[in-house]
Amino acid sequence: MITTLAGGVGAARFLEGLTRVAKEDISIIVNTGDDIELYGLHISPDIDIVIYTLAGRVDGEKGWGIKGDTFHCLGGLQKYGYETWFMLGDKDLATHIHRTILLRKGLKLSEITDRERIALGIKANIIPMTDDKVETILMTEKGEIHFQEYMVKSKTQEKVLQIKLKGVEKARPAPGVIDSIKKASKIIICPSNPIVSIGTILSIQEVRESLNETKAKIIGISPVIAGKTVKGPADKLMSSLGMEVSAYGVAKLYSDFLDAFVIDLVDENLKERIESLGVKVFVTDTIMRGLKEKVELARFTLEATGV
Ligand code: FO1
Repeated sequence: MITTLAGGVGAARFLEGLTRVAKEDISIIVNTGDDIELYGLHISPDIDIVIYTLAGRVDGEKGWGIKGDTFHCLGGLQKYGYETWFMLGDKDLATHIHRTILLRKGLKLSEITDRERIALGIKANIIPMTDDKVETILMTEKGEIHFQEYMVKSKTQEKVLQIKLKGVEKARPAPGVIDSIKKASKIIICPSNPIVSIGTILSIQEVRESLNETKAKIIGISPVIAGKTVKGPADKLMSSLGMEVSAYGVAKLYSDFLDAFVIDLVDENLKERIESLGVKVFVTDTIMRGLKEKVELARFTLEATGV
């Protein structure tokens, strides 16, 4: 089994390639720290991004939401005076209504996610990191805000002083998370935000411990290329927290368990420094412009885990 740790858009794009080239079963452990409740509905953006992408439903331009979706419901809510900064499409809302109904019936997020991926014909196993509530809260100069408010509402304008993962101390891995790590022959850390996506998954103590204990090769792909991220605020967050915004800075965050790291051609000069952390480095073109590049990056990563 190949087990992966995943956030949103970058991970989903990589997984689109991986599901096409991997011969083994795939298990995807997904961040839920970005989950938010809006209009009484439970929204799990990273789970939805991964599921919509693997089901071929995602809006490929944005990387989130459903292609061809409309926003009539949101328009209606705006007329009633609701805030509508989070763009929930009409088709997308069906997912959040379904999830919320099942949560109210007492089902766990992991059970609901499994039903969702089966309903959409996805073979890979998709597991939320936890069934417990974990909320990524950013402490800014203007006070505490939810990660989605920082990213979507204020468009990353606030200066972030600290990150708080509310509820993480008590959070237990969802059923299947630790088992997927223990049974994996290879583990891949997707090119996702190392602070608020992968970092959040790793903050669940048992997850990090089992990564340290496994004999499976663990390989990561850098989401930072030439000091910047392709999508999302990882670069801004790393810089605010005083970290080096580079593939080296990311590798350092994972160096206690990482065996190998895939970095972009433009960062080849960082190879030696990263290898000084005890991590073998592989260099390739990591920009996933289309399906061809996603498949090539997945194939390259799998071959690199052979070392
Ligand atoms: N990202 C945005 O930048 N703007 C949005 O309005 C937005 C809405 C949205 C709705 C459903 C969903 O599943 C994801 C959505 N995202 C939106 C993406 C999301 O905020 C982030 O990409 C992830 O949480 C980061 O991993």
